[in-house]
Amino acid sequence: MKEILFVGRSNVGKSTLIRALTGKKIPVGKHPGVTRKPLRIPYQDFQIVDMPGFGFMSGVSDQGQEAIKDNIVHYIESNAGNIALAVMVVNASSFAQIVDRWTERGEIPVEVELFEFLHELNIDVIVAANKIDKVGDVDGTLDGIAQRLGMTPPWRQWLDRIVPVSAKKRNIGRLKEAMQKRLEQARKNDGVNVLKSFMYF
Ligand SMILES: Nc1nc2c(ncn2[C@@H]2O[C@H](COP(=O)(O)OP(=O)(O)O)[C@@H](O)[C@H]2O)c(=O)[nH]1
Ligand SMILES: [Mg+2]
Repeated sequence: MKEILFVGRSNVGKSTLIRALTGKKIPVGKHPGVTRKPLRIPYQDFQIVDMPGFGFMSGVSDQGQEAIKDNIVHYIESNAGNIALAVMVVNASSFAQIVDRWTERGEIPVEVELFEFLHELNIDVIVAANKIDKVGDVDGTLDGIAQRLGMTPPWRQWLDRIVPVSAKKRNIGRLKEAMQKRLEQARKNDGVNVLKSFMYF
């Protein structure tokens, strides 16, 4: 079954979001980093994969964090052909600040690196700007997220790629719609590939 990868920093609300989407009771962290191994949950004719969160986690060393990131990159590389879609979950209320802090230090933020990496592998990415309930200036915040990921504001130019959500408030309609579009496309592509394999062999 083709996979829908959920990636993001730990504590951004990946597990809460997947729970809201699927109704499945998956562990949600009081403590960041609850999801250590990829967790698989059926979603329509696809499989959602809840990837371990990256970035700072209390009780995890720098090396440990680096190893988690390497594992994620390796997983994506070796499964790219089987990934229909990636949903990159960010915390809308802190994304810009975190990215800017890294950039000021002359480092590439993990999110930005991952976003570009997924594109290089031709994997479709939807950015789920979660915890939007905590944000006052929604448009300004989403413009800031778009811009930092290389999408020229206003964010409304990118309605298919960046969607505001609140997993906690179960406000996830826009994400469902965006996912549906991509999944239909993925099914069509699969159909074409099956047809091609009949034609050539
Ligand atoms: N305010 C708010 N909190 C959220 C939202 N989604 C998740 N959370 C909280 O963020 C924390 C981390 O959530 P979790 O799903 O475990 O994050 P994960 O580490 O990315 O899987 C939990 O305390 C959630 O209740 C949201 O949309 N709004
Ligand atoms: Mg989790």
